[in-house]
Amino acid sequence: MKKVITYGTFDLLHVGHINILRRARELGDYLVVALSTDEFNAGKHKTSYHPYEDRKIILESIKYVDKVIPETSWDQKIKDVQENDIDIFVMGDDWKGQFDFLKPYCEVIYLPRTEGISTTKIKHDLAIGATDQKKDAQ
Ligand code: C2G
Repeated sequence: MKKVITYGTFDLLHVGHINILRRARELGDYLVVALSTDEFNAGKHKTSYHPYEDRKIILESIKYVDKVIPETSWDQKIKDVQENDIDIFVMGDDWKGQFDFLKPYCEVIYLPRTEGISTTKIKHDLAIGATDQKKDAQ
C-alpha cells in the first residue's frame, strides 16, 4: 500500500483544496492529511473561519481522504512520515523547496496550485460584496 501525506488549513473548502487532495490520493492508495490546528494557525498569522473540529469533519467526509491528524508544529513532518509509513509527501508548489528536508525519508512532490481561487480571495470577494451591498442600500 502506497501512503501519501499532505498538510494544510483547508478553511472555506474550495476546488483548489479538492484538486490537491484528489491528485495527492491518486499518487498512492491511502491519503493522510495533517490539518493545521487553530493554535498552529495563530503561529502562521492565519485565522480560519471554521474551527479545527469542523474542518476535520469536513475533510473526513471527502472520498480522497483516509485519515486526518492534527498539525501542531512545523517540526512534526519527519515523525509523521515515519509513524505513518508515508511513501510520498505532497504540497502545492507555492511551497516548492520548503520541505526538501523530507527527501531522505520519502518522495517529495510539489503539485501546481489551482489558479484563481484561494481562501483569502473568497474572504476578500465576500467582504467587497458586502461593502457594495451596503453602498447600494444607502
Ligand atoms: N492549494 C492549491 N491551490 C489553491 C489553494 C491551495 O493547490 N488555489 C493547496 C496549497 O498549495 C496546499 C493545500 O492546498 O498544498 C492547502 O492549502 P492551505 O489550506 O492554504 O494550507 P497552508 O496554509 O498552505 O498550510 O505545514 C504546511 C502548512 O500547514 C500548509
